[in-house]
Amino acid sequence: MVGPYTITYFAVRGRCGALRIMLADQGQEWKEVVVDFPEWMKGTLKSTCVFGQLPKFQDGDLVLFQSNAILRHLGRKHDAYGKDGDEAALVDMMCDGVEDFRLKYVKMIYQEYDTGKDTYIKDLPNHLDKFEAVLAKNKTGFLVGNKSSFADYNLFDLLLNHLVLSSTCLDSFPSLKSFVEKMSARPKIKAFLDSEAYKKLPINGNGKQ
Ligand code: GTS
Repeated sequence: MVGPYTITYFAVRGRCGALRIMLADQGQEWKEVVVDFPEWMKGTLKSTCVFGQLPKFQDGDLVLFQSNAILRHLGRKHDAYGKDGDEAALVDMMCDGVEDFRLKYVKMIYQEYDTGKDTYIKDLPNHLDKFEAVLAKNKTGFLVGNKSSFADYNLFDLLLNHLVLSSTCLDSFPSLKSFVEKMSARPKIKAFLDSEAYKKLPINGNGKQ
């Protein structure tokens, strides 16, 4: 049965990759409303979006924009936001760290792919080592505490994108490598990553990856 959730977004993984993986792992179903760009350019839907952008996420009557706010909402609802207030604060911190990293990736993909890709890949260890250190210190296989949080799904999605960009980028980061392996092997995540619904979507809207 399809749950109360609806995702309205372009036909890409983009900023919905993490939340789709999270919903899949939490055993939730959701409806997709796919918006094509010519339709979007007409402006009717855009004018109804709080910040003039997608994704839009509906949970029954609740309508949300901003992908990280959506992740937080799902974290609260599905017990993936740390075990107490302190852990929740750490999960927020890690998610904000992932967002900083994602913004650099998105800038390279959309604005500097041809001129900046090689430099970006060379500089990648300086971003990856921060997450490596947190995982190595926590030792549970998760960023915070001993179960998955929305920050883990967010990091996992972004690491999958980076493995497409540079298949060897995690080779000197054992904790990150094992994190990706373990997340990929979770049965519901594996089934989702193997699905046509996931595989058919490009990572980014401009076809670069
Ligand atoms: N901070 C927002 C979020 O996290 O949801 C950014 C959303 C965003 O940048 N949306 C883009 C958009 O709607 C699409 S994508 O970058 O997520 O693929 N672009 C169309 C427009 O008219 O701005």
